[in-house]
Amino acid sequence: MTQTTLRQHLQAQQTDTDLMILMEDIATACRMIADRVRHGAFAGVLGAAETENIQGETQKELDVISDEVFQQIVGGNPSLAALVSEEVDEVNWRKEAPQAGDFVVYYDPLDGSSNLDVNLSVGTIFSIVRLDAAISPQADAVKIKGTEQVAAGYAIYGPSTGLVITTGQGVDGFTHHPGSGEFLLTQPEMSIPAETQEFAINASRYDMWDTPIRGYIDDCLRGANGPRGKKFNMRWCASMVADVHRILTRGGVFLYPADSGNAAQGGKLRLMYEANPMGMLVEQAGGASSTGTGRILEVAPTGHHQRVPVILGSRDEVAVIEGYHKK
Ligand code: P6P
Repeated sequence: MTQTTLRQHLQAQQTDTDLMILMEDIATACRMIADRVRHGAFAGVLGAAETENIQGETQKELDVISDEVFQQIVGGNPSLAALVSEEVDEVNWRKEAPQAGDFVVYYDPLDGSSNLDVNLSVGTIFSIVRLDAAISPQADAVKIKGTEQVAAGYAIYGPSTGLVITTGQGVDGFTHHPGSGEFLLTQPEMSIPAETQEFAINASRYDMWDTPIRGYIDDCLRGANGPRGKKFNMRWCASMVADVHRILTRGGVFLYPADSGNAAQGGKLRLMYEANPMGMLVEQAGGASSTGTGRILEVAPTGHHQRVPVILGSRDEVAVIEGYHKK
């Protein structure tokens, strides 16, 4: 069974050579992170590190290890101006004088790492922006809107290691083939059905939700005899990569709204390396991504660790949820 490699796919899409090489470096980093995750139990690194990240979250040892792997593999790319990591406060500038055509990569090295010690899926999320002009290496220069992304993707470390990417020409899924070491094309042209009967939300936060979200979920839970006129199913993996991968594979809607518990931060999930890349992927697969009142990719960043409310997935369902915000 001949299958298309990541490089062959990017070449067939006539991807810019520098971008293709950068995405291959990211794929290599993800392969190495997958290996560290798979062997974590033997290396005794499934537990918590003695440190906190910029988010104030206790880091897992594998969070730190994954970030180091990503920095080591991707950080040496000659076209890279800067790396912005969920795990590191400061921007990691790779050039003293970034030029037009250089890239900025925003990434979450190990998303969902609270799942590690219970052996559930985790992943790496990345977003790539290409500079259209020379910049001075200071933090404001990487506050770039999601509409400017040239590529985005994630690796998912589950029963198999997957890689899902977009360069703006749709969304394609690859699976790591242990024999060859290649990521082979296994889910071409991923597409999200416009309608769904499945939502993903952390329902334990019900008492903290605002009225539109509570009203939407209440109506879904009233099933076929309620205002939605159909029964809904619920999933929640506590791993954005896993929930979004399901949605890209069979549809659904994912919600992590602003609530009274995270209102001061504006939400839980981060704009630059969670909401923007997942928003680009979902839109490229025919879905929609919203803060509840506007398109995620249009949010003008105020900082590279900014948080936003996230609602994304089947576009008709996202529109229904936005409607609840207008009531
Ligand atoms: P909760 C993981 O920490 C994460 O950033 C996302 O991957 C996931 O969707 C969410 O937070 C889980 O949040 O409140 O269920 O722990």
